[in-house]
Amino acid sequence: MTRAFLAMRAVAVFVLLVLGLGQSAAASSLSSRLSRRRGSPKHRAALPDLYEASVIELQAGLEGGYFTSVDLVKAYFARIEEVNLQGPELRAVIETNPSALAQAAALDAERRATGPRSALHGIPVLVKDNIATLASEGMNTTAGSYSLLRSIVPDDAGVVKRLRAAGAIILGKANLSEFAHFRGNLASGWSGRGGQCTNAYFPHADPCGSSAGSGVSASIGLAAVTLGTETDGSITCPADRNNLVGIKPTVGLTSRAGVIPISEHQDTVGPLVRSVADAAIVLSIIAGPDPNDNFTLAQPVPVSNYALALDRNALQGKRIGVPRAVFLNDTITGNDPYVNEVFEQALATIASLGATVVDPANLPSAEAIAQSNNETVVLDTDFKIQLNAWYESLIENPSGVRSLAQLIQFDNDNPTLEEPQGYTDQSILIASEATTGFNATYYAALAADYYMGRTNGIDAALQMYDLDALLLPASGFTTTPPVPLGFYPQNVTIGLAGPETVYPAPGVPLGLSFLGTAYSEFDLVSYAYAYEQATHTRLARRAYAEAIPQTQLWDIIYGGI
Ligand SMILES: *[C@@H]1O[C@H](CO)[C@@H](O)[C@H](O)[C@H]1NC(C)=O
Ligand SMILES: *[C@@H]1O[C@H](CO)[C@@H](O)[C@H](O)[C@H]1NC(C)=O
Ligand SMILES: *[C@@H]1O[C@H](CO)[C@@H](O)[C@H](O)[C@H]1NC(C)=O
Ligand SMILES: *[C@@H]1O[C@H](CO)[C@@H](O)[C@H](O)[C@H]1NC(C)=O
Ligand SMILES: *[C@@H]1O[C@H](CO)[C@@H](O)[C@H](O)[C@H]1NC(C)=O
Ligand SMILES: *[C@@H]1O[C@H](CO)[C@@H](O)[C@H](O)[C@H]1NC(C)=O
Ligand SMILES: CC(=O)N[C@H]1CO[C@H](CO)[C@@H](O)[C@@H]1O
Repeated sequence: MTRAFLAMRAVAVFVLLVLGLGQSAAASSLSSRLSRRRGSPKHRAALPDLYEASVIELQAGLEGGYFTSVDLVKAYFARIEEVNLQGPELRAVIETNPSALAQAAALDAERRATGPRSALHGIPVLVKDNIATLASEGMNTTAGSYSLLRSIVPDDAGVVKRLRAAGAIILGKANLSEFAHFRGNLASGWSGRGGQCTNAYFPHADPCGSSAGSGVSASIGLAAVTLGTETDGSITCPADRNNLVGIKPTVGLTSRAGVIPISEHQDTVGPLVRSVADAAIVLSIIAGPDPNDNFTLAQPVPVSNYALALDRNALQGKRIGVPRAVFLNDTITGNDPYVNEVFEQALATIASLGATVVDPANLPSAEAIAQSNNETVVLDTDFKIQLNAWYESLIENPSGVRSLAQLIQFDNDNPTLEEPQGYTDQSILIASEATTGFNATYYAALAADYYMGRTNGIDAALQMYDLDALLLPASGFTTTPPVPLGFYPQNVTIGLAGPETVYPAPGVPLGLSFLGTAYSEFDLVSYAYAYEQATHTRLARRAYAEAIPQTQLWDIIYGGI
């Protein structure tokens, strides 16, 4: 009964989405069915379970009058409170938006008057704490660092402007590895302000990072959608580790304006969500040119509607390559052997979906990538210049910090806040501070990175083997977009990941990544969708009991919360 209802709803809403959320025949029949059901005894089961709810389901419920965005914001706030501050203290969310309820009420009124602006109208989104939101709204933008507490940023981030224009509600800020893991040799998911974020699949497991809080929040439904950022692994690894779909977009597809930087050559903003369909919806809205980030001006226009890539037959007739050398060598990756075991099963699935698996399809540059330290040269140099510019751009910063050098001093001066036991290291900040700007060594390293990664790397392999995409386990690599692949077995040897965290651990998820050339997101999304629909691995396992928040929309609507 519920199952049939859900299937019908999915069909109806798919039409709704393709038609651009107009009042189609499907939508109005859906809405009368929903209002008839309101208040009936079957109502609770008919409301989407926020642990798994998709953007499409939530949008259908909002359109049908089943619940409002105010209900949704209240429900997510309650869920955050349950697991963040009480219970297992996952520390996934650093702060919530004091203006979110008022914004939700306004967006509910607008929906009643003129209908939804987009598929994200009235949908609550958590963003990583390195993505700027105007302080007047009430939230900080700190990358987890007390050095930025109560700082006043000049503007919303480019992606936040797009989300707001689409009618999305910024629900709060997600915890992260401080400065997107560009501070020192520290455990993933720890920041001075947020403390140690942990995984919801095993007590105290490493959530991976640096978009740790975004990943954990998405994994158990603390928001409908989350955004993360990646420089090297920071979206893909939390997607891998938290049973999620993530997209690491081509650098320059999504704006980095207003994102606390590491390097303009590698930083990128993307979704961490529970399904490929949600990832496609979010990417369609946050992608696009932004005059405040000139890298985005080189992207193909118009922006794709990635929702049109959701084709479950997309892998038929495609050639998918396996870059085995280096990237599947456990001695180099450090991966648990179990990762390769489930990856081999995924190859069989890909073949069964009509693709030709070309194996091996090695990157000519594989060995050079394994040995290269060029990335460090580029990132250390860029970070100092760009972080200094960030501090200088602030309208106010009560900590007084205005440069990387002063940040290092601030951390040393405030050990209780920023250097608690086990989390003292600042070696990356110190190495970056020691750089002296752009010179011949820097430019050579940058050119080597492009050559190894792109020209003689991914692009060379795609051409040599006539491939549509490459495939790898998401563990250990910065590939895109990951989809859920499997889970560590009960008998996996538990390892230490930090002073408070373990990895691997039983039941912790693993992801599968599709990689392609620049701006091939549309095709990659379609392959990931075909694999996801054939396997539905995410649904095979839930978080551990205490890490699953209990509050549902029903409790908000009828429970008087
Ligand atoms: C920032 O965080 C502080 C401390 O939690 C809080 O008092 C303040 O309201 C937050 N927002 C802004 C814009 O400073
Ligand atoms: C962006 O602008 C800067 C100077 O403002 C310039 O140095 C850089 O080459 C530009 N980058 C791109 C990708 O256009
Ligand atoms: C894996 O890497 C190690 C260390 O570089 C190397 O000795 C070994 O031959 C590699 N294994 C394979 C199968 O290539
Ligand atoms: C950068 O890459 C080039 C080309 O592979 C290599 O010769 C050089 O040793 C690398 N430099 C560093 C610092 O790793
Ligand atoms: C460039 O600067 C770095 C420090 O940022 C230094 O290690 C390197 O030797 C310099 N290269 C040249 C060619 O001066
Ligand atoms: C874990 O159990 C599986 C069977 O369920 C077995 O194949 C595997 O060898 C075991 N691994 C370890 C590390 O004991
Ligand atoms: C919204 C929220 O849960 N914020 C918490 C984040 O973590 C700090 C300390 O680690 C708490 O004080 C906040 O209340």
